[in-house]
Amino acid sequence: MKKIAVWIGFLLLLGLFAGCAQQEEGTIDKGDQDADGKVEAAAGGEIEAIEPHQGLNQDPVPLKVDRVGENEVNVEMTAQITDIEIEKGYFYKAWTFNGQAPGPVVVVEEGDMINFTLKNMDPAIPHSMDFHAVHTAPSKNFADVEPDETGTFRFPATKPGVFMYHCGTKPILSHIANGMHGTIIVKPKDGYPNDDVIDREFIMLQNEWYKYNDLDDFSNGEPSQVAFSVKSFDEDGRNTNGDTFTLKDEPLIAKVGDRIRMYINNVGPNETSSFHVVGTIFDDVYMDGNPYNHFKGLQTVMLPASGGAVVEFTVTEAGSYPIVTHQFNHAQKGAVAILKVTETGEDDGNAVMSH
Ligand SMILES: [Cu+2]
Repeated sequence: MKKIAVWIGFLLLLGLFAGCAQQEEGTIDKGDQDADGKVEAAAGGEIEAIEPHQGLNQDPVPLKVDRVGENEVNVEMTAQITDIEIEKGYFYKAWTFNGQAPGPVVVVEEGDMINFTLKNMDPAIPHSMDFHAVHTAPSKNFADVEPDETGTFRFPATKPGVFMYHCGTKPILSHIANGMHGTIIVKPKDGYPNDDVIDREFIMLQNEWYKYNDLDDFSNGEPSQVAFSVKSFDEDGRNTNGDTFTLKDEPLIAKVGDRIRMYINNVGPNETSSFHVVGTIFDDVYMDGNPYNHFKGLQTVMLPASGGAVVEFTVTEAGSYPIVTHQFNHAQKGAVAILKVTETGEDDGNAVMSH
């Protein structure tokens, strides 16, 4: 018995050392911090922005969505260069849609025609838009918009679901990995079966980050951060960027007994998400968000790169429920959020359990 205890102690110690070593390796060169705590690129270092983007940090531009007909909606977005704090104190000069990475969530209805406008505020690089929610000829409608120009395209959204969008300009991997990704939700015209009993809805995205604008690292490396973000249906709601800390420091909040729906999307660019909420089981799951793809009683939902789902579950007890990708190497790199469940549905200020 004593021998076993010693062995367990030894193994735990070994695990601890391995954990420390991993932490060390995961540390990245963040350059020098200035007085504001903002990170300046290290001279000649790998996070120095490309020349036309140096010193450029464009303020986020709000997404514009206007319904102009019963089945017609105008969507206006920007391509822009904006600093995103992906880890505390580390700012990535992201290529973004509307100054968010992932970009803002676009919500339309099944059967809508989308009149889409992309204003490219990037002074140096063309960008474009590839919505997975539409049927169109990519060569015609996913075309590049040159710097300081505006492009307009029309797409029909004929299938309901939770879809990825991303920049489709070559090299596509560089544009997605630098931050040009997001989610478009096409609401089913007849809704989901449980619409009447859902108490709270969240939109959660997973993405990963690599060395700044390094196509070789994007192609062959491992992510340096894997991140969750939340997005809102409302313009004034909570929209966070893909980072490693916000959703731990400021958890999602729910009330005991709430039936919760999450629209989830893995915007990659490369990795799979094994989406799991610790302490619960998904009662109902609609793969890719299509009501036809209905599953019941799933523990973990696998989202391929670009894949989405709607998951529904009930929180039965007060406490903190970590939301993770069950690929724990990625949880270790940041992909953990906390859902805090309280008796009142308000934040009670109590400490949460991390993971
Ligand atoms: Cu782009």
